[in-house]
Amino acid sequence: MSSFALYYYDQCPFCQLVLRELNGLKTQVELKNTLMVPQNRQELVQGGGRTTVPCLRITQDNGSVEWLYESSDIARYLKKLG
Ligand SMILES: N[C@@H](CCC(=O)N[C@@H](CS)C(=O)NCC(=O)O)C(=O)O
Repeated sequence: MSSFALYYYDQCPFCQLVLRELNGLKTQVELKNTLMVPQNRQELVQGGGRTTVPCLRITQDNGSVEWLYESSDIARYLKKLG
């Protein structure tokens, strides 16, 4: 099973757009606030390469990891997941 984590913070309007997409989604997405939890921000920089939110970390069942930036791309991806 693939797993998903969304790096975000509440004051970011692009994050709000993506958070709205999570409503009604069957897939479970772990929420990682990067303002409240410095470790989350560190993970994001180390893994994704930059601090920009939102970012969706996609871990495939074979262990490969993708860091998807851009709210519109993330929203589209989540819609497809269902
Ligand atoms: N085009 C991006 C814009 C994202 C963006 O500007 N995020 C801001 C917060 S609202 C941010 O993370 N800025 C700090 C940074 O880039 O390190 C999107 O639609 O996701």
